[in-house]
Amino acid sequence: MALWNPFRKKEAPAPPPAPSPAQERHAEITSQGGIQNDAPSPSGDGNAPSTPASSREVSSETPREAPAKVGFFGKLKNALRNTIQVLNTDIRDLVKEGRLVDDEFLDELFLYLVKTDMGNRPAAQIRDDIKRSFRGRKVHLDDLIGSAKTTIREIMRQESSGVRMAESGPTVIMVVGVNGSGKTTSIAKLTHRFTQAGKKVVLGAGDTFRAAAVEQLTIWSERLGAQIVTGKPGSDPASVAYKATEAAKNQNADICIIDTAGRLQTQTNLMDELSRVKKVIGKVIPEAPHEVLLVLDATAGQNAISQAKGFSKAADCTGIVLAKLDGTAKGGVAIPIRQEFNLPVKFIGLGETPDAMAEFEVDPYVDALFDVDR
Ligand SMILES: Nc1nc2c(ncn2[C@@H]2O[C@H](COP(=O)(O)OP(=O)(O)OP(=O)(O)O)[C@@H](O)[C@H]2O)c(=O)[nH]1
Ligand SMILES: [Mg+2]
Repeated sequence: MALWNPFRKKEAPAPPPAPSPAQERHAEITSQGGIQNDAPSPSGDGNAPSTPASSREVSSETPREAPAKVGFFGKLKNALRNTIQVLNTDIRDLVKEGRLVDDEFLDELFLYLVKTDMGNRPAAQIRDDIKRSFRGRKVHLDDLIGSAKTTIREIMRQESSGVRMAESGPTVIMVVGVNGSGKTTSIAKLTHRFTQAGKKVVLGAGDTFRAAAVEQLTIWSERLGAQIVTGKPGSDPASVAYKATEAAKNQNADICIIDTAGRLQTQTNLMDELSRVKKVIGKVIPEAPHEVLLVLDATAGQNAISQAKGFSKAADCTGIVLAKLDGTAKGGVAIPIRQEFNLPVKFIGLGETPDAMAEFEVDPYVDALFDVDR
């Protein structure tokens, strides 16, 4: 298996503005002014929307100058601004002009850290490291932040990010998670990245449970230039996954992404369904799925963790997509997620548009999180 990371390439340019899926759900598919689709029309009716300016055409005209890493840090800081604000006000005030490290200070520090939703264990680790290094002495903001960053980096260190690619043939990615966590939007974002990199993508509309789900993914596929395989409402998701994988294989596609309906890990029958989906994919391509990505909703904070506990294991997940990291004051939640799940955080969602996703990297994340005003 090779690691391929679309984000290491020259950063993809912003796509044409896309309506949010919420708006799209109310829209007629055929009335969408989407991107020219060079894949066959999913419905086969020749009605795939087209606009003069495809995302690829825009891309060649508007390359971004900034290196990917700088762009990533800026986006990350913007996304984490509510979390940074907590640290910016509370922690800064706490150590204004230096503060003696005593029990009272350590208790206060712990409470403020927990407010970022980093969880009790990481907050306690930061507190204990500060205690060990500065007990009985004055600590200043820079000391505090330096120590906290070291602690968090240690906790979050991970081997890999990016998508694990098949050595030959299509790479199959299954996307799972609880209801509304951001699965379908994350699929749109992945599709955007892959098509921008010139990859041929086939989507499998494996959420046959919710009528609007197929429509939502179909609109994205048309907009992003991917092919889609759908089934009838209520049909077996495993059969859709099978057909989508088969289509990807027969058509020499690079990527096949399978959407699934939201579910709770406590719904045993639905979790069994995921195993069946996985199994049939493997019947078409023995090593597939190459990735099973668990999408977690960052705005749920600690709940995202309890909701998804067991899920990762039951569905044999290979990585996490942390969606909706933008706009939450709970951006610290990536820390316990790394600690609790023992799965790499592969991507983060930073907004609703297809370009609002980035590969997760520990160092810029930690730097952005603690980038408080001095
Ligand atoms: N701000 C923000 N919103 C997001 C992000 N990802 C998804 N959303 C929004 O979250 C809502 C739910 O997203 P979906 O992708 O439909 O979630 P889902 O997991 O597929 O939902 P179900 O299929 O119903 O289980 C939508 O309104 C998305 O636009 C993100 O990274 N940031
Ligand atoms: Mg969905």
